[in-house]
Amino acid sequence: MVSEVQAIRDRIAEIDASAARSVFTRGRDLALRHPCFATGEKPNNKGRIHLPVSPGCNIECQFCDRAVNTTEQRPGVTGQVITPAEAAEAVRQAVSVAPEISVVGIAGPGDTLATPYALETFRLIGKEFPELIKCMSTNGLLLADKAEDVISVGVETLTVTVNDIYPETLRHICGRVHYRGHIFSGTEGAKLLIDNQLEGIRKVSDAGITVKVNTVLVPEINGEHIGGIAKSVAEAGAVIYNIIPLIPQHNMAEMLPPSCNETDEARRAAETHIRVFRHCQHCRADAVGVPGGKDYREQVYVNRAERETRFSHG
Ligand code: CLF
Ligand code: SF4
Repeated sequence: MVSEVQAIRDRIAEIDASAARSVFTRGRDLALRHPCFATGEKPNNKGRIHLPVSPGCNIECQFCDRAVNTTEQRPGVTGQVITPAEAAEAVRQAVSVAPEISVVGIAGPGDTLATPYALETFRLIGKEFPELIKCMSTNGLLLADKAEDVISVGVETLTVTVNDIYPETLRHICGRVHYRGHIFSGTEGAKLLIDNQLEGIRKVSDAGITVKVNTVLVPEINGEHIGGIAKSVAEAGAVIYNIIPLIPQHNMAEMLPPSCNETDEARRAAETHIRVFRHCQHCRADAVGVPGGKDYREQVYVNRAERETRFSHG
């Protein structure tokens, strides 16, 4: 028993050392410069601006409720959707009011690869702000198909949300997948999504992009699979893993979110395979500033819509 515990500790130390090397070997010190790749016990107090340029999505997560409002603090919510040109102006404004910003990220409110605007935005701002780390978050359905574009626009850090590695269970989280003009549902759609995610992670991490994986923890569905997910994505090339507790809404409004114990257990299960990120603040798609700190979005997105319009899927 004692030797088993020691073996697990040794394995975690080995993973920590390898993760530390990974975030330090890509030209920039991500552990110190990117708020979502901070590998220590404390956050690193760096900031990000999220540019809400990606309204559409190509899959149907059962918990997803994208919305336009100024009040909710969660992913998938923005005060408005902006154009790539407006995004460039927002970055100029953001770095002047919040110099702690070191990352320009695109995380919705939909999927960043379902429409061309995120890649267009990175192309536009890359020359003007070379010092800002370009960060993108995607469901990964199109990552393998668009890997060359993601690499060529200079994305350095990329998050893929992988909610399961078993199609039989992922089908209860992801209802349908819209891919190359066809709609796939059930196990078939779920398998397509998983295959594309893992292939996409392999492609971009082989090209030097640092990959983080997010998993929305839905205890009744994927609670027992976290270790397996972490192992698979680490083998594909991901170096950091983040567990996001379910926010019960949309078709999952009746489901229970994980307890603190369940979230801790899930993190422990993941930690034997990959470095775990613990400072996630479940950011809005238009957040500006240090995650969890003062938010500058009012100064940056001055023309925010005040309406409470809901997006539809698709
Ligand atoms: Fe944004 Fe995401 Fe990039 Fe960070 S957020 S696109 S990796 S710059 Fe960070 Fe916010 Fe958690 Fe996301 S704290 S929700 S993990
Ligand atoms: Fe919503 Fe899922 Fe699409 Fe994200 S990937 S916008 S959570 S349906």
